[in-house]
Amino acid sequence: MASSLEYSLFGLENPLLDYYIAGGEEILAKYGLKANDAILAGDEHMGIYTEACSSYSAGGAAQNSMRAAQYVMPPNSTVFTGCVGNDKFAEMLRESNDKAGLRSEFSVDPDTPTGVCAVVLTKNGANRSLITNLGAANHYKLEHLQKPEVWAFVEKSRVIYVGGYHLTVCVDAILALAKHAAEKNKPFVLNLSAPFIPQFFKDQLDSVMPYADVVICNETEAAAFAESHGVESTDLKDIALAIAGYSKVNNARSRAVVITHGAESTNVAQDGKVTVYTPNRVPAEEVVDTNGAGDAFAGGFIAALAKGQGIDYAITLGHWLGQECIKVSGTTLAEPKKQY
Ligand code: 26A
Repeated sequence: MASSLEYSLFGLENPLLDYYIAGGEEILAKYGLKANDAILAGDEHMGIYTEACSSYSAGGAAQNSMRAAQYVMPPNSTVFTGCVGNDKFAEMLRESNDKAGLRSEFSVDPDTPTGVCAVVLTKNGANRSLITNLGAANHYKLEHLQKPEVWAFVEKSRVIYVGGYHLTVCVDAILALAKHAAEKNKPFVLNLSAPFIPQFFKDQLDSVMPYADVVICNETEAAAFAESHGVESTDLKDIALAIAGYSKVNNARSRAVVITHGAESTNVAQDGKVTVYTPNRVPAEEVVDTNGAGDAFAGGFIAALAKGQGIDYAITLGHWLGQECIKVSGTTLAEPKKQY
């Protein structure tokens, strides 16, 4: 019998293959990179994709979140879209999504290679610098989302999740999902993804914000949002309240703003008040690689919403998946599955 959660979670963003580069500090210096950042590659960074690669793994922030969500959901609960090329990297992404149980509904641009993200780890995995060459991911189009066989999954979904990184790609597709969510009173969850999104894609972000029922970000993204939106305070609670207070289309749902802060407490603003949730600390000797921790958190959060759970449970499940993610290498989670 099909589970009632079948394809209850729909996700959109950039399907990327992560390309782990050995060489840490030296590589950061060579390409003028910050130790903890996420950027789009400029011409000056292109050489990084020819540096020695220590391993590949499926990436793309929201794609990681969707795999993490599927980890704690019944089979066939999740579906993800974005654009890939017609190449080996696309096959690798499909395989890894299949293995995780995440359904891929990709559009294919045969003329452009699948997007890649160079990951440079330093400080034993405590810091990660991400340099993305979007490739085919940059060519996602509204027309693909609107194909009847793809839109059927949108209709079926209970929760819609969009990674803010996609604001650099196809705002029309994001808005189509956002408007559907508002019309059908489904939660529309938006992740701010990286400081450069509120900084340099402010107009695109502001066009989608009124539809956001849940905004997820970390402390650096919250600070960048505050700075670009004239929020005077640097206090995360004040910023969370400010974001929660922006105008909203679907007034049947009050906005929740979730600001994570690594191993520190998560602040959640909703209905004019802030609740603080403190995650369990993973002992330093168990931390392998923090890349993807925020994605796993978001995955747990949206899975809980799709299951009809409230914010308290969603945060707890998110914290748990974030902790499990940093104990293993890459953005995948331990197999055989651990139970929450
Ligand atoms: C548009 N950009 C810059 C990006 C990304 C991205 N995912 C989508 N779009 N830059 C980095 N990532 C992904 O973030 C994950 C870690 O949180 C990486 O692929 C990595 O898996």
